[in-house]
Amino acid sequence: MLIGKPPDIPSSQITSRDAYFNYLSRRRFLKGVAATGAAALGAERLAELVSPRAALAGTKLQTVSSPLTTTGEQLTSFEDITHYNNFYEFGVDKGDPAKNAGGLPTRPWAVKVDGLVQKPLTFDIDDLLKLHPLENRTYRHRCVEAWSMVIPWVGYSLSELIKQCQPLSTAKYVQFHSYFNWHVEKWATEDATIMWPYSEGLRMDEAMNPLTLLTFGLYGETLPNQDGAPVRIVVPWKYGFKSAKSIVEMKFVAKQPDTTWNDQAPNEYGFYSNVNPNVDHPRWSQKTERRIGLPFYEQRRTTLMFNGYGDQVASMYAGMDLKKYY
Ligand SMILES: Nc1nc2c(c(=O)[nH]1)N[C@H]1C(S)=C(S)[C@@H](COP(=O)(O)O)O[C@H]1N2
Ligand SMILES: [Mo]
Repeated sequence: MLIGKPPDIPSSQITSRDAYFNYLSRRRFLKGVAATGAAALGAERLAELVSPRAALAGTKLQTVSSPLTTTGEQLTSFEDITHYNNFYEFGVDKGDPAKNAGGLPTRPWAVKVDGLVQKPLTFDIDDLLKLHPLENRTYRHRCVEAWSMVIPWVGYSLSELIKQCQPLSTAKYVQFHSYFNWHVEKWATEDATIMWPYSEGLRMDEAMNPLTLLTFGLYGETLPNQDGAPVRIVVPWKYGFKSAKSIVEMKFVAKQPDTTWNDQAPNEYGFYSNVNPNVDHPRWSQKTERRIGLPFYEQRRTTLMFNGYGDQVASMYAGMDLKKYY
């Protein structure tokens, strides 16, 4: 059984993050000293050097444990989760989002919920954070590019938000739109084939599945910008591109919505895109994946059907040809 009971983050697993901050703190401090001399530093700059947590803008979140967390996996380090990213608005290389996403204006931030709903609502991010207790939910993350991580997210089931808005019976899908601004995300032109804003979508039952997480943080703190601050979607049984970052709108619609990667290359990225080791991407195998952060000879592992979440989600696809819906 891959989903287990709390305690969901043993303190031993948090060490990698603390070790990272200690390392960063030491490195930044030494670099600062070498470059300018500690005495010459202004108080503010010095505070940033010795307190990198603040500089990284992570605010601690109050969280509770969840029975829906994944146990028995070694967590990917904070360093890897925040420096090996896909966020094409900020560049196409894995290290680009960490370098370029600093200008994402995460406050004030509103999420508009509209379309086929009884109650169209616009939520301020700080109200959204208080809508439901924030849970620690560790999930495997499997990118369609055949790499994976294990990420301790913080959030609550998207269904909690959907319930508040009372979708009409005609609403069959939910469409998500990411924030988009050419001035802030000027790297978005690097892949000229993409239609912005980034948009994704789920069928209503997928959106209501308790595993689908409205995500505000990771490692117990608010999301770093490069991971989709201040709020993103995480759908752990689907390839990573289904999990839209930095969302500003959720729209309830009657028909299957256009989605960014499906629109860009429909034969490579299906609307459903459930993790499936038996259906290869046209250009590479999906049978195995590379777990980021492990020693080279330990990285390769077998990809699991539905990324290992079949007990929770397989019934939603009963009767569907799984060979077709990659
Ligand atoms: N807005 C937006 N959301 C996005 C992407 C993107 O480029 N833009 N990339 C997707 C892909 S391909 C993956 S694998 C995950 C990566 O999330 P992470 O960088 O936090 O691991 O975000 C997804 N959400
Ligand atoms: Mo991805």
